[in-house]
Amino acid sequence: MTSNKHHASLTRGRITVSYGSTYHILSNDEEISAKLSGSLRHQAASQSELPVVGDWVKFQLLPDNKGIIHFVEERFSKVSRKTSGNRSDEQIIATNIDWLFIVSSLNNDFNLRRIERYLVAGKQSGAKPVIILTKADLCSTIDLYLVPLYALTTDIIVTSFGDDKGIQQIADLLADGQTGALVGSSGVGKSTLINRLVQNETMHVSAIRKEDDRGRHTTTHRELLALPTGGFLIDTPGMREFQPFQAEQLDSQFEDIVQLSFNCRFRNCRHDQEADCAIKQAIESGELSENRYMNYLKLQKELSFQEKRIREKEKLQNKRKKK
Ligand SMILES: Nc1nc2c(ncn2[C@@H]2O[C@H](COP(=O)(O)OP(=O)(O)OP(=O)(O)O)[C@@H](O)[C@H]2O)c(=O)[nH]1
Ligand SMILES: [Mg+2]
Ligand SMILES: [Zn+2]
Repeated sequence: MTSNKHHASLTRGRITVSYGSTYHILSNDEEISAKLSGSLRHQAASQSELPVVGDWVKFQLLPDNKGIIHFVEERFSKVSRKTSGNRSDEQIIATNIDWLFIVSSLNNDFNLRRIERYLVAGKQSGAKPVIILTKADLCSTIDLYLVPLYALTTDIIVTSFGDDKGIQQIADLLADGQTGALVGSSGVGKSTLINRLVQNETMHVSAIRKEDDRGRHTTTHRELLALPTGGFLIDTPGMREFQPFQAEQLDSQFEDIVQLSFNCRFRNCRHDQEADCAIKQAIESGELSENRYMNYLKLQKELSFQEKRIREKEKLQNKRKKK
């Protein structure tokens, strides 16, 4: 790229989260809060040249664990989707992934066609797709799910969280610095798997709806976490197809809330009902205005309402197709 004169003084690290114009970098076990350098921002020919979760970057380290990102290293794999509409732009969901874990639960939300589409996208990513079937403890007819699935792939891991079934198999794939990303619908248990693998209650999880086994969009951000095995795992918000959750756009307008949220107990805190929430504490202490927070919550709810409408529309369309 451009001027290399400061290259030697730059530090290497990996993007763990991106919130609007703020990025978090994991570097030598430290968490750095960073912005893009002006030249990186201006010289990027498209959005896809800017850092995303999973990228290795070179940055200038400033005091107080702050940083300025100067370069994005070449990616060996990337999970992406084409943006809808007539723009041919791609949206990258995560990069430098060895394993794409396509997560589905063994209940009414299971959908073979959806898994098939995920597999196609997975094969294009450069990562190796593996199916994870969760909630085996609630299913007495696992073979009914497995038989048609074997026609698509044999890379399948069956898990259940009570007895840690399948957890070691996943951990083994992520030894030696390998990276995995978990994708799949809301409520299938992606964050639950993360908590088991990081051996900590890092991610907030919530119960699915009884009526249709669907989740509640508990995770709203992609985030990369370091595992005790030396590997990395990326949690993603539930998506029906490869569709990044829109809440990520909200954050550029609320960077103060984003900064505060790094002190919440859960990495994927929505600052709603969760325990030990730094946002709620900041309101109590007067550091954050309650109005601003209410506005944030309102916009967040509107976005999940929009998502819900899109999902219901999809459902209707699918029903029509079947007739
Ligand atoms: N019985 C059973 N429940 C599970 C299992 N794995 C996850 N769950 C439950 O499923 C619900 C949803 O789990 P989450 O981990 O929040 O799901 P998620 O995929 O992260 O959902 P989003 O963040 O909304 O995309 C929680 O109530 C979990 O306790 C499992 O193996 N067995
Ligand atoms: Mg989640
Ligand atoms: Zn919070």
